[in-house]
Amino acid sequence: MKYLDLSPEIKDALKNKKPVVALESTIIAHGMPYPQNVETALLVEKTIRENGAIPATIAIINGKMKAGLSNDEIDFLGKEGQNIPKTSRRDIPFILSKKVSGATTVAATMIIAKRAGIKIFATGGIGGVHRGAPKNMDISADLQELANTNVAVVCAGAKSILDIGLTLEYLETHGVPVIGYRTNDFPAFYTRKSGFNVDYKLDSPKEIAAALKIKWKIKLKGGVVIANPIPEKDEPSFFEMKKATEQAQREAGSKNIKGKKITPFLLGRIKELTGGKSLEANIKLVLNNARLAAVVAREM
Ligand code: PSU
Ligand code: MN
Repeated sequence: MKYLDLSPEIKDALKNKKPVVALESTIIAHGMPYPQNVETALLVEKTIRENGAIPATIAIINGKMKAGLSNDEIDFLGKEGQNIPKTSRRDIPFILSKKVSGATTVAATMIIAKRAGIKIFATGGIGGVHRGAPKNMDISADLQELANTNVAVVCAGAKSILDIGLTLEYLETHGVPVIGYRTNDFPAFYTRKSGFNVDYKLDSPKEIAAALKIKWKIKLKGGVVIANPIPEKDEPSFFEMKKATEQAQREAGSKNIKGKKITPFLLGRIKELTGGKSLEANIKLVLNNARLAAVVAREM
């Protein structure tokens, strides 16, 4: 396909049925500051290799949907940061036709992973139903993609900047299963608990892989959320995160920040308000997700 570009390593891995894990790039360009974003992206790739799988970082580079970025391409996305357009499903054709580069969200990364033939994807947190959504209708396109595209996303749940209850209701309506890895609690990104439960607690990557294979074998279209809580030793104080999140949200409201800008704004502000603790937790949870995704990909 003219618009799809797989690196030689990813092409070879997929041809020879080696385990591959997809990674997104909005987290690099918009989710973390430079240089931690690039350091983390490279460390995530290394972690996936150490756990026996091959990392495929995904983005749009010069008008092509690319799976398997070079270190220079990762560095470019990280350095340019907010100058790189945040690219979700609706944006893809325009970024391609302008022949520019785009940082892919969970939704856009799932689309490209599916086209490439990659089934397992690791990230930090998925987008969801925003607080106030019944009025402002801010519901991430990630959820629709999970409803439709056969890729499993390993994440640390959804951030408490979202309405987690409504996010889970939305996923249920669209038939997207939510698995808890060794937990009954749906995690809230920085913290291990959200006050909501997952649908199925599974205790081994093998059980997860078995359920995924059956889902797609019997042609139940759509993705799966594999919720993997941040390790206890890396979990920051719940109250500190809650306080920072609430303040960041008030500021977003008074500054009238909306749409695709809201998630990056909140992430950046929460980092400032917690003196960098949220960023440290973010890095730890992404690495934890990379490990699990690699092992699940191997079991597949
Ligand atoms: N959640 C995070 N970090 C992120 C994102 C979500 O903890 O960087 C990014 C992901 O790329 C996700 C996107 O797909 O934000 C969702 O944005 P929106 O709500 O505008 O769809
Ligand atoms: Mn949104």
